[in-house]
Amino acid sequence: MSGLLRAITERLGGPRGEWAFLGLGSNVGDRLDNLQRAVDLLDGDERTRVDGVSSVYETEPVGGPEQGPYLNMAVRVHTRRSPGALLELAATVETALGRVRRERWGPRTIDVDILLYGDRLVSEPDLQVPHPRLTERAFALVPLIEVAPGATLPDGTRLTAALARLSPVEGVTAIGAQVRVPEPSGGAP
Ligand code: A4P
Ligand code: MG
Repeated sequence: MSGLLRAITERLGGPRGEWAFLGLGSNVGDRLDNLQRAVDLLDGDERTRVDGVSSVYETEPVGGPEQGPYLNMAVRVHTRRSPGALLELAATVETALGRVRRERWGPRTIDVDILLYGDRLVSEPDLQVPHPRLTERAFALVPLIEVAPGATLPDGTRLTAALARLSPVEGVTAIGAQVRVPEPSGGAP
């Protein structure tokens, strides 16, 4: 493939789609319901199918102001959206769930982050993939490993090796509740 064609394909997202992994977090309102609604909205996008969900973890807040505990989870999607278009979908879901941005790392009804997109590296002003703080955060890595077993970062580092560097892991506890994966509609990618 020519360099130009490859650049265009990468910009648009492949016609056959790609696997991507999203991290979801909520610490305001009905946190479990916020996660479920976010998953349903992601799957409702005509170019994106939710293919798997992790357990739901209660996690101690990292950074930011004094705030309540989070529920975090990870979602595996198959999408025909490019990384940039997937970030737009993430922002649409955040807005639909009433997220108001007040301060960095502050409390939120929902945060939807792109953790991994295939094995791509994205380095743009408004989007970095893998998520730049992924390897520092057990609340993101623990659920991600559940839906991406055996996965590596684009530099070849295993996710499990990255998590081992954070051990002992504290403040990340599975709560025993599960978010439902929407039924396949037949028309999804
Ligand atoms: N952005 C760049 N790369 C990405 C990406 N891969 N995915 C940009 C999503 N967004 C990405 O994010 C700010 C900007 O990051 C976006 O506009 C996008 O262009 P934001 O969601 O508006 O603000 P934020 O989430 O407060 O900032 P940031 O830096 O993304 O925070 P983090 O790193 O996501 O951390 N503690 C626990 N226990 N659980 C949590 O989920 N989350 C945070 C937020 C802090 N502490 C937490 C948790
Ligand atoms: Mg964010």
